[in-house]
Parts: sequence; structure tokens; C-alpha cells
Amino acid sequence: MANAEANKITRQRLSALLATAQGAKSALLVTHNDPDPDALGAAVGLGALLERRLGADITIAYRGFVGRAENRAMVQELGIKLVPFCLADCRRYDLIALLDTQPGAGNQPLDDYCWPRLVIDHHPLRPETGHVRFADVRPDGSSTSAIVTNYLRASRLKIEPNVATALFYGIKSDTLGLSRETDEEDTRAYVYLQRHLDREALASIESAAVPRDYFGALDAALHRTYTLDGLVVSRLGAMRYPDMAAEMADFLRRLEHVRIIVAVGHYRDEVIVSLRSPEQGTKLDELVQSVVRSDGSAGGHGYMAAGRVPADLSGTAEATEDEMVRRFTEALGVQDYRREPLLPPEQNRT
Ligand SMILES: [Mn+2]
Repeated sequence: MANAEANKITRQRLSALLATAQGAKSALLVTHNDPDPDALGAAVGLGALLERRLGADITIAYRGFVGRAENRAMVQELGIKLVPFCLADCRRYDLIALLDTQPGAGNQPLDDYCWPRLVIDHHPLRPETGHVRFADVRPDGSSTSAIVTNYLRASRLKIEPNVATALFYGIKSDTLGLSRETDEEDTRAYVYLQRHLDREALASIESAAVPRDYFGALDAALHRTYTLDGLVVSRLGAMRYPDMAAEMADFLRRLEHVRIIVAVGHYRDEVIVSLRSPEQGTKLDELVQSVVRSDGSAGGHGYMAAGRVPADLSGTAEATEDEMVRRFTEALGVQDYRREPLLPPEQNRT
């Protein structure tokens, strides 16, 4: 799409968004559970827009946990104020917005009593979103932060460095630095934000310090990682935080000759699976949905996806992890006897 045409469409959508939010003096912005940088960046960006254009008070709420060191650093370095969703009383807000997910999806906390008026997302469109006053859902777009960035640009507001950095890191982490499935709009947003960054904060986020036991957890996970044809399976067992599975899957993506990475572990009462693929054209979202079935919730994109099921699905959490791995190998038609450990067995571990 030509730039002029894309800009015109963004301006029209921005007018519709502001018309829908008109008069709101307090807005509750809700991310998906265990929010990632894209969800957080989108919430910060939409918050800046509503605050500056409507004078609304902004509350950003989420359910779950921000665990990954980079994501915690993002919250801290950029001064993002977050409230646990259970403490936010929906009735007290004039406007509710849902970001980087949609109503009815298994990874978000809203229900019929707390229904969003705005939804911005880049996952496949859900039927429930048809009942939302303003929805901008672009399954082809690679990040929600890019969609929000282009609204901010169209509004001609000056973008503050912390807002620009949140959006930039959101786009960067959801697209692996624009390396995959990005569209023109993402690229334009990314280039635009680069001029407004707080570079020092960005560097602190990307090189966030981790505690000593992080390396112990990594070591244990690597010793429970094996390959099976082009599949890599990493068994994490009890995880320190829920997004550890995503972190491990990201880490293993660089292993050569790999088509699909599956990291599986449990946190509290759920078994969490996280999938990645370095190849173009894989449909991991469909794969994970076919494996999780109706036992839990699952979704994502072709190149990164995740799912969760109750930890007691097969009795113990370990048995449920086994069952998930069994379903993946079955769905992919790989032979379990060809399993090779990533690391050689340890003989003289001191
Ligand atoms: Mn996203």
C-alpha cells in the first residue's frame, strides 16, 4: 500500500478511535496475561494518546506475572505503572481497552461484566471482537505496538522518549528486530521511533541483569533438552516464572538444523508450552491448538506460539509435560527413538 493511502487510513481509524473514547476521563488498559513487551508497549502508547488527547487518567492492568529479566527492566527503566487486574474495579472506569489479545481469548481476564470498548491486536480475529465498539485487529501485522505507534504519529503529538522506547522494544521483541513477517507499517514505525528513543534505557533493558540462580535453571534446562529430527524439546519442569518457557524457546532458536522448538514446563497449577520456529511459513499457532485441544488455551502466530493446560491434566505436572511432548511428536510424525540429548551425559559433575 502506498504511504499516502496508508496514512489516510490511519487518520480515519484514529478519528474513529477517538470518537469511541470521547468523554472518557478514566481508562483501564488491559494487556494479555503475563504481558510481553509488545503488550506493555502498546498499553503505554495508547495510554499516552488517551491522556494527551482526552485528558483521561490511565491505569494499565494485567493478570499474571512479568518474569523475564528484560521485561522487568522495561517496566522499571521506563517507569511503567502497572496494577494487578484483580485490584482494578471495572465499574470505576469510563473506558476499557484490551491490547495484544481479544475478548474471549484464553490469555486475558475480561468477561461479559468487564467488556472492552477498544481492542487493538494482531492475532487472528475472534468472533467476540465483533461486539466491540472500536476494534483494530490486523492478523497480518507483526506487532500491536506498531499499530499504536502509527496512531500516535497520526495524532501529531510529540512522542516522549519513554513512550517511544516502550513501543520500540515492543516491536523489536515481537518481530525479532524486524527479521520476520513484518509489513511496511512496522518498518515505518520502527524507523520513526528510533529518532525518539531513550537509548540508555533501551541498553539497560536489553542487557538486564539476572540473578545467579538463573544460570542454574538454564543449566538444568539444557541438560533436559534433546533433538528429534528437526524438533528440539526442552523440558523445564518447575519454572521460576511463567515466561521462562518462552525465554528458553527463544534461546534455543539459534541451534542449527532446527525446524521447531518446543519448551515445556510448569508454573503453579499450569503446564506452559512455548513454540518457536526459525523457518518462514510454519504454522505453530495451528500446531499448538491441535495439541492443546480443548484441555486449555493456545494461540499465537505462525513463527511463535504458546499454550497452557492444567498441570493435573495427566495426574502430576511432570506427567502432563510428558503428555504434551507426546502429542507434539505425534502431531509432527517424528520418531521418539531418534531422540538425541543436546548435551553429552555428565559423568564427573562436581
Ligand atoms: Mn504481540
